[in-house]
Amino acid sequence: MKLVYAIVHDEDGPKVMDGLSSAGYSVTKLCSSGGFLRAGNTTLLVGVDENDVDDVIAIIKKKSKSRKQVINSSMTPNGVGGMFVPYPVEVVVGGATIFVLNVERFEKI
Ligand code: 2BA
Repeated sequence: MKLVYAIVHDEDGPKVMDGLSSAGYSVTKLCSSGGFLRAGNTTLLVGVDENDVDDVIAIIKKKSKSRKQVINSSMTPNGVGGMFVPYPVEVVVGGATIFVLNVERFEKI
């Protein structure tokens, strides 16, 4: 058994969950935040048979899209008196960040 761990944009979360549930997969949603943007995102856990991993990833890929996001960074000093000046930084987020982990043991009690 494998555990598919997918981090998707909050806006894509419901669509991805619908797609996975419709295909018969059990999904758990965790509310998470990215360490870089410090913005909310959605982490989905899907426990599946090894043979279903590619299908799960295909559904996630189909239902999540990448986006450009602009943040105001205040990390760069302007060199005058140690002041920090905010400047916009554009990053491409997603579609999805996916990890596939081996499950040593799975039980439902
Ligand atoms: P965040 O950490 O908020 O990152 C959002 C986006 O910012 C990333 O998109 C990437 O384009 C950019 N980014 C992240 N760290 C950066 C850095 N040190 N310098 C410059 N740009 C940086 P994605 O790569 O699509 O990642 C989306 C979210 O997936 C991340 O949100 C994080 O929550 C998660 N994630 C991505 N890679 C991960 C990893 N290796 N381990 C754990 N979580 C990860």
